[in-house]
Amino acid sequence: MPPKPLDYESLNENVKKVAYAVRGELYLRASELQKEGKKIIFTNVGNPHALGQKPLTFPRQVVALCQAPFLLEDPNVALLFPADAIARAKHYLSMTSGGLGAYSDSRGLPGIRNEIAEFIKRRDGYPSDPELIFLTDGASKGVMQMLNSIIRNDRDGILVPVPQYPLYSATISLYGGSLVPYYLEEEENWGLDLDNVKKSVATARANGITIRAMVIINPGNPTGQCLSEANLKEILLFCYRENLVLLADEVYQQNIYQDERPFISARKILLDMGPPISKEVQLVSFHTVSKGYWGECGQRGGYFEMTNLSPQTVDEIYKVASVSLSPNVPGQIFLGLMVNPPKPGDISYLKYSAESKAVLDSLRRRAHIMTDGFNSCKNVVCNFTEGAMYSFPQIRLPPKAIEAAKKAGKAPDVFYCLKLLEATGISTVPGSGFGQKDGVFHLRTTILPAEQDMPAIMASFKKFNDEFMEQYENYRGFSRI
Ligand code: DCS
Repeated sequence: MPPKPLDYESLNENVKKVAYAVRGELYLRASELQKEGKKIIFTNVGNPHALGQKPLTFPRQVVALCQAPFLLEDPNVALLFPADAIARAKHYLSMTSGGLGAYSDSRGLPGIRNEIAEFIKRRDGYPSDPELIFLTDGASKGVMQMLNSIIRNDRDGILVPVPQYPLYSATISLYGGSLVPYYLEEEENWGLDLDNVKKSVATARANGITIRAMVIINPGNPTGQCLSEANLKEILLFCYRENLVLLADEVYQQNIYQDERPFISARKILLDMGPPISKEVQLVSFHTVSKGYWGECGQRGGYFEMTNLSPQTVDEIYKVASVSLSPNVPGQIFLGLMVNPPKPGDISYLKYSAESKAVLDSLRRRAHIMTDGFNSCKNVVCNFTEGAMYSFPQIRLPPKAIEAAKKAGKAPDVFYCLKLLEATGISTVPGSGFGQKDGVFHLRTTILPAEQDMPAIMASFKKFNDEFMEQYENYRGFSRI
């Protein structure tokens, strides 16, 4: 009997090639241990609410009313909900025909696309066209759709920062393209050095690859760096000269923990540069409700904005979006609320801004606690988390630990992370899932555990790490004698 179409042997090879470490071996082992009753601290995913972050009140009030419109008819509604939440729920319901239970336009509700365009205009100082903004189920779906439109065959290359968030490597495998890595400089706080990009392009071209796009993640995941204005300018100039579309993943734009390099969008820099560059470089920018101080990962709200794409291309992208009918409508409302939050003078303003500030201030403190904690450990060095939600310390493994890992049939960083998990319950992601230079090892953890739990988590990490290092260094000492 030949294999059946969905038997493993006959699956699409691209599906089998996909690797996604954020929910990989470590996560599976952690889930098993949890079932056995061990307390696990899931720092493998940037999923703030799962680690105790409370939702902001105003957006949940508005969406609650949109989900249960009969409450708007209830005489007690004004006792339970502030007037601005009631008004906003009516505003969103008036944009839909049939409320949250109806499909919307495949690009999203026009009224919400207008709110996003207004937000972009306030942020960048340049008008934005709502016709070029498409809502998606989280930013992931938008990234996948754009990569699908760009990749034609396995000779098409996409420049991706390494270390990178594996959405990119996984999607490029799925659509059968070629990932062309450019290395970020760990010694320069994970800075983007354009010379590295140029070298990668030259090597890829020598191997017959056509470079089609460049991805930037700003602020970076897993590396946490924020790109400077000068850096963004040279990247855009490079894309112009090399005829590349720039995919700007800006999902962490609210998550900034230093004051030297505030977030600046790639689009603002592009438009600042003026013609011909501002009229020529194709740019797609991504944003989400999953990150920032919202952290509404489960709502699956995202959007992308296209700059300098031709109307025919936009039509094709619309057509493909139509195949999945509609992005989820509650997620769209969260996006509308994120880009158009309560304003000074609104009833809910003070509460909303106090709640957002509390989350951001705490994240900033946690970024420091984590980085300092890692840097106090034996054989661990860690750049400061300038932005985003992660720490990416380098773990300098003694040769004997690397040998022990080989004997156990594991990559050295996987070996270390598994031991860490078994000893402490801290579930991280080995650096190999994001890409790292040969012979250099890392792990990624989020900075999201509750602030009051952080000192104990870092103490438990340090105890494990320092004993681990001691064990394998002494072991080497022994064999020398
Ligand atoms: N882009 C980057 C850089 C991300 O880190 C993520 C999610 C996304 C896009 C997609 O987010 P949404 O689809 O939810 O909008 N980050 C994952 C991570 O590394 N941990 O948690 C999720």
